[in-house]
Amino acid sequence: MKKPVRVAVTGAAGQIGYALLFRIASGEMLGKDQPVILQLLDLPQAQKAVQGVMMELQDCAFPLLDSMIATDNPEVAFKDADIAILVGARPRGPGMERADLLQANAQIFTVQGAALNKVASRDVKVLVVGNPANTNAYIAMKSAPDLPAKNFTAMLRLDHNRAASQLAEKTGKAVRDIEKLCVWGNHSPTMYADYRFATIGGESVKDLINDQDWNANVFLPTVGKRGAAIIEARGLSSAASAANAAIDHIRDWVLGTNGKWVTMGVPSDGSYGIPAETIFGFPVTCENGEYKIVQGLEIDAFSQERIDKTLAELQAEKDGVKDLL
Ligand code: NAX
Repeated sequence: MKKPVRVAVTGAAGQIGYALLFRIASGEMLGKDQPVILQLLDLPQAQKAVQGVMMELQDCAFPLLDSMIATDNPEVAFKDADIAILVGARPRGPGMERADLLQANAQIFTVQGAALNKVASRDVKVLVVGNPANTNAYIAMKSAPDLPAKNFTAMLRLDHNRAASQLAEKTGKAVRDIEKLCVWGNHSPTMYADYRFATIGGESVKDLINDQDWNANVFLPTVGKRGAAIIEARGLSSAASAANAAIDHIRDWVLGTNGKWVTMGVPSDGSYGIPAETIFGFPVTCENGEYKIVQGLEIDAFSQERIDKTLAELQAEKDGVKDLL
């Protein structure tokens, strides 16, 4: 048996946590031969609910689940963590302005970043799911100066998967055959899902669709507002699809993509004119536990405008929390 991997998950008592933990423990994230130790973090008032989730995990008798702990202390949850999935965040309450939300989350992610810095594995792979995901990942990264910045990522994979399914539906082709799709920018309605380079079964998606009006006025708004559409239909925000995207993100980062593109929110290295350190959705490929931003893509005027818009939003979010860093 391989050495167990320590996976810390925050917000473990929440609805994404409930859709995520069982799949991690069953081996869907790191492989069917990889034992895991779950280190679960949630607020003090959620500890009883976490115990309930742990009872259910126990009752699954997962062969790959070595052990698990629950805590309300980030330094316990992140101790020696190899992977940290930061789901728990402060939701927007009644009368709360966007600026208040940013501040409340900034406080959570400075504490969690500092705890990761202190106790996690030096190779920890961090995925921030809790919103505003890109800015929360940036705050955690800046609060962990002893860890490599490249270890901090934000989840754009749900947007990527949503875009892929819309394209499959539009073209009548199988979603599994889509390649070279990417989503640029912030995990928010400003993100830019870009299918200019995408192929389905080797055919150009752009040529198959050949309708820029559909791109601008149907596809992008549908993908951008999909979260709101799910809330409207279900009365609750996306949970199973968000957990699935988190599994996809970590699995591909750890096990590789065999040259295929996926979207990850990663600290910019200046690629495509995105200021260094901005956590931005980019097309990446993964190999040997490392991601690489796909280089050399042509950015046309329409795409540049979209990229500028989502970048401006991220910069405004960053400005909103700069006093805390
Ligand atoms: P829930 O409200 O069901 O669960 C959140 C859990 O986090 C709760 O158990 C809460 O007690 C816990 N929590 C809050 N503050 C914490 C802290 N400081 N430390 C540890 N735990 C803490 O929300 P859920 O539906 O699970 O969503 C979680 C987050 O994911 C939200 O911020 C949501 O906006 C975000 N999402 C991000 C997505 C993405 O694509 N990046 C998509 C789905 C989702 O909307």
